[in-house]
Amino acid sequence: MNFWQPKIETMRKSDLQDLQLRRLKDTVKRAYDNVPFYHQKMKDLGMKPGDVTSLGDAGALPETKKGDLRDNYPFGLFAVPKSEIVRVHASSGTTGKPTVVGYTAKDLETWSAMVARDLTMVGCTKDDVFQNAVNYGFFTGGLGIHYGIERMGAMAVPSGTGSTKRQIEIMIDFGVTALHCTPSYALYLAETAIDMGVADDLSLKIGCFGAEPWSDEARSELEEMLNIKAYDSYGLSEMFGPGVAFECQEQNGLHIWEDHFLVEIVDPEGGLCAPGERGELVLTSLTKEAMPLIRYRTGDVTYTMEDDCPCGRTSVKLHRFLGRADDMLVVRGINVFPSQIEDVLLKMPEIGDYFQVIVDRKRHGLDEIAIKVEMSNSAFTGELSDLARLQKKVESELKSVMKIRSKIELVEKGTLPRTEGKSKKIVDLREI
Ligand code: DLL
Repeated sequence: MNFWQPKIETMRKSDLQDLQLRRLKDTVKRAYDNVPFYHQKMKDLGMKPGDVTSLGDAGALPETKKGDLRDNYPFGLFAVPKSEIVRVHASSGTTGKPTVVGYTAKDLETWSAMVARDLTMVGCTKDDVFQNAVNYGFFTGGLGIHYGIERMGAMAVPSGTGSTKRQIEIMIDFGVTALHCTPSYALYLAETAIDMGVADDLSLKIGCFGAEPWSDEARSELEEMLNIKAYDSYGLSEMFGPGVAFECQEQNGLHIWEDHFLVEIVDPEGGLCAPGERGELVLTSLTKEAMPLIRYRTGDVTYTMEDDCPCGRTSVKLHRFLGRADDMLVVRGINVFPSQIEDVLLKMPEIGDYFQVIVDRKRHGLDEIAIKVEMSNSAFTGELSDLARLQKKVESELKSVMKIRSKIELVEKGTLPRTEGKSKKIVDLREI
């Protein structure tokens, strides 16, 4: 099977919309007939599946929130008998029960074909040796990407996480040409390869990174350190997992697969955002059998880009994610995204790649931001006056972007924790 699928990927908008409407009707009916949660929600709204006659009607359908998955833990949102489920994944939140997702055999096929399509889009072929350096387990990034690699026909190297030096040796010994992991782990791998003095022995060409927000600056660093082209990969367990939206070789926005998902971007009041207007991504699955989700509030902030993509694909593109709506820090009434901080810091040559933001509520109830920042090796002269100057410089650059003052603490390279999965850049000590 060929995973460059021009018939779908370059489909005329009107044909795509016909396909979406057919699939939306199916999905709504499946949910109404088989999932008591949706049956009740639609009943409360006075809706029947037959009321959906155009894509515009989707806006009247009930929303689904992460809490609804928790409330129906573990299998309450499945639309098929348990005997039809061939796999589950789960993601653990910070509180309470994990959220569980299930797949039928057909779901797994749909998902691996979607990932194969993504990998083909960024130029992978069956000749690639593809290392998947993420956690294999409940996290969808492991098995999800793994089966996509195999489906496309490349050689999967399921290294998982951990033993970072060993991972680098494997990359060299096996002639690994493509890598998938989180951007934070990619940075750690790159740093380790450089420290081992073997960065030039790598044969990497392509990096696919996702599962957490990362900035354009981080991309440039990774491309330079690993001598690759680095692509952004977006997904969430509730919508299969990785592969939902992926950059093409233009590296300018992520194509979201509209044959599988209906896309809305909404403002905090739930109103639809115009193209280019920032809001929360809301997705309706169109092909999921085991667990169809209607108008799922992803919590992720982005906007749609309407320009035609030179690659020829017609599916709408999402701007790289600015963070999660609930990751956004509101400090003294000002909205701050960790990605903004990352953008500023990584542009400064004196600063290394790691930082940690600590928000605390001090006397008189005022919030304060302190940022621990690792210096690059070259910036560490040992002169106290140099350090003070650098500290002031970082503070003033951040203030000009964030509009609020932060307290910078410069620390030596290697001080802050490295991570193999999703990094935790924010520590919020406020009791709100
Ligand atoms: O992180 C699936 C995945 C695995 C995506 C590997 C890409 C690569 P969850 O653990 O359910 O699934 O977490 C989903 O991670 O709602 C976003 O907040 C965040 N996220 C995922 N990809 C990106 C990205 C996987 N490229 C949550 N940029 C999502 C920013 C991302 N945030």
